[in-house]
Amino acid sequence: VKHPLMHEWTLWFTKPPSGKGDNWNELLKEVVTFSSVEEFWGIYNNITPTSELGLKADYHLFKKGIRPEWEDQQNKHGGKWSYSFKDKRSVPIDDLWLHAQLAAIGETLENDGDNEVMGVVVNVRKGFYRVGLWTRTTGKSIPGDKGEGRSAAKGKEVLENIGRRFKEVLRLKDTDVVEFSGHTDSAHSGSTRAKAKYTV
Ligand code: M7G
Repeated sequence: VKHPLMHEWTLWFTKPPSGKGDNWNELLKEVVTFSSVEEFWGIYNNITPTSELGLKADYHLFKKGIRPEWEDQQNKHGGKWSYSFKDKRSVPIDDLWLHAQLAAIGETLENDGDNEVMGVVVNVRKGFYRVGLWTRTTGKSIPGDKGEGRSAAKGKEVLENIGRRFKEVLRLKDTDVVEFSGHTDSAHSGSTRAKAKYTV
């Protein structure tokens, strides 16, 4: 018996660079696409845990058909919630990444119809792990978007609600701060360290 997921999901991996010449495109690899709970566990049980990956590796779990890149047409108006765990030895990163993935595929991060969650990401870096949640918009309506469109106030509320759920999934304290930034800000600053637009 297979328990179907609401969406199909694709797991991607960013290989740690081997030399100087490696660019983003050569390092990003599509791993596998799945559509059931059982397939998820089969994959989960057979891949290297985050805690054993090399520096600069990432896992990306995105809805099928969306590349885990700013440039993807479906991401280019969006942004991400993210939190960096600075104490790598004490943080249970494998549990946190598992729970982030289960929340994504189980569709518990947003309300029906929000249509914001694109995927979740874990980055292994020198001195920290970062877990991110990519959204379709930054709370503003997108030109040419189908449907009602949201007011700016409603858009901010939808995104903050998603940010709060993500914060719970990551088991953070109220006093911890999860930040949202738009991808265009990230692309322009050449890194993810861009101005936070919202915080929860
Ligand atoms: P990062 O992994 O988001 O953060 O970006 P880090 O600075 O903590 O490592 C690292 C670098 O990877 C960026 O400066 C880009 O060179 C590249 N990179 C990351 N992302 C998510 C993208 C992307 O979506 N598109 C492109 N072209 N490059 C990216």
